[in-house]
Amino acid sequence: WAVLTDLDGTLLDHDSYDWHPAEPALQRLRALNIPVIAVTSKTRAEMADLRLSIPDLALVFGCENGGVVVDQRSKPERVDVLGTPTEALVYCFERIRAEQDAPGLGFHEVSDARVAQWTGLPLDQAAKARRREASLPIYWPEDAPGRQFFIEAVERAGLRVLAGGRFLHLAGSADKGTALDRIRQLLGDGRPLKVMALGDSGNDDALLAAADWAVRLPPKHGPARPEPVSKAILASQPGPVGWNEAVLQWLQRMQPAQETQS
Ligand code: 2M8
Ligand code: MG
Ligand code: MG
Repeated sequence: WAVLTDLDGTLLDHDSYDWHPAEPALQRLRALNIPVIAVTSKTRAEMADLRLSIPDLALVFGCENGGVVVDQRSKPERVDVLGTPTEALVYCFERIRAEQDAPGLGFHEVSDARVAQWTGLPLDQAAKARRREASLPIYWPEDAPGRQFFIEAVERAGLRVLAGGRFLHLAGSADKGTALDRIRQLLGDGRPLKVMALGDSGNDDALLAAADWAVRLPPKHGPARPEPVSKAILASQPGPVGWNEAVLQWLQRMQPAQETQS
């Protein structure tokens, strides 16, 4: 088994980005040699820092909603760009926005300070969040009209809008389900790799749907999305607190013998 997890709003708290409430479950996974693989909308540049602060994250991970998969087990690291390049996404976004006079703002056209303000990230992290390779987060002002109209135009152009915790993310055909497939190839070693997946937003749906065991974290603010995601279980609490509980419960269920021995 491997645990494939979203970060923001899932392993990390939506506002403070703290992951420490998940330490007991991370410790158990470490003891059982079950890798914890990030599959996130964050960039490669952000992940380099996060892997230092969360040492349990594996050397293989998916970035930019599955647009980029990185394997750092070998030197030089292997970087697979599975998604549509950001420049192409920017081009398409600007064309549709001009046609519709839409209110969205892309990460490519605002300052690091503005991204820091939107996300609550420190300035240096916000700068790293702006270094996109195969995705484009778009800030859409709350309650601004035309969101559905915009999404439909994007789909007519052959692209997709994936919903993150705060932003709309413009993407091509790659998503977190594509990343899961690639990670299975990289880690499976010829044997089928079973996946336990955790996520909180629309951009995680493809990951949860492709997993063997899936947990959806409720949002920290606002109501839970009503539509179920295939067989995903809804955790009782958001973020790392819910993550910790859901993983410990899953381990208990999967490995009752080992759990009682320890
Ligand atoms: C963005 O991603 C989150 C993921 O759910 C969102 O849409 O709210 C990304 O730009 C990511 O790079 C960044 O670290 C994160 C910070 O909240 O926001
Ligand atoms: Mg999330
Ligand atoms: Mg995410």
